Amino acid sequence: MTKTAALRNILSAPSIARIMGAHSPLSARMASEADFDAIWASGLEISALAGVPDANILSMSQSLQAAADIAAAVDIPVLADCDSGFGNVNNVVDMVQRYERAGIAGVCIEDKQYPKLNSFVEGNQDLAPVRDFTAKIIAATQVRTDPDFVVVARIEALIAGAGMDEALRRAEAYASAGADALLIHSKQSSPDQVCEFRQRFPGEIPLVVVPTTYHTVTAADLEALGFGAVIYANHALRGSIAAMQEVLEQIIQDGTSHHVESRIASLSRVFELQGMGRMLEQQVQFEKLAEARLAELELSGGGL
Ligand code: SPV
Ligand code: MG
Repeated sequence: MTKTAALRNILSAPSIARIMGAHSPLSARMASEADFDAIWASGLEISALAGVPDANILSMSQSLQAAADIAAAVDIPVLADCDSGFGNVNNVVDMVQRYERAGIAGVCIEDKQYPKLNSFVEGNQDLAPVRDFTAKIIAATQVRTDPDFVVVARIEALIAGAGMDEALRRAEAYASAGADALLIHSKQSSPDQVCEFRQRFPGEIPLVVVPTTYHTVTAADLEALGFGAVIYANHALRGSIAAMQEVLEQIIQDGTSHHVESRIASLSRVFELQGMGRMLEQQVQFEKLAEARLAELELSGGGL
């Protein structure tokens, strides 16, 4: 099955899709190993890895390269966070063509203005006009060449403080424009807002949620409520920052790395994640094939 079809299937399956945010091929590989169903190539994580704010400071090409590197490292599908589409409808056309060619299974675009600001930052969270964003969804679904390539429309009305009615109005427009799924984002500390949205927006289109602030909710709760996917958008990044900070502080404090040795990943674990064993095996295999070929040449009198 193609990765695009795999992503499409997990979004619409009866069981909820568990999608893990990644900032690198390494973190994506660990998420795959941990049995997540798909990867979210997170704009926040990828920007943080580059040491810049999540505010369209990275270009489309930089974001694409990061997502493509992630996709190449795992067998599970990658849903790429494409912010507000890196510009207007023309940028979305170009973006979809490039992301599709790069082996990404789907893109998610949000209905904020370009340049966007991370949803949890106080500041400009202004929404794009419904007409402009609907045009982006229509364009994205029309220019894809693989009909399974997934287009997720992300609604930021609740983030922008525009209210539930506005979120529902936008959901209806984006669903009718052909979006394959809707991501309803909320920054409340309880899931009440997204639950109300779920109840008031019935229908078949899969709904995706990002419970960063309402983190007491479980995937099982969300599945029972009828959501199609849950994205843990930044936890691998935050986990690695906390772990790195602890280790670095301890080494400078102790003047030795001795006390962190038992808590950090072994070098053999690093080699395993890099695919070192596989690489060495393939080298032996190709060298053996070469030796066999050369031996055949000797036998047939065509020796070198
Ligand atoms: C991201 O992971 O970049 C997201 C989710 O878009 S959020 O940070 O909640 O905006
Ligand atoms: Mg983002």
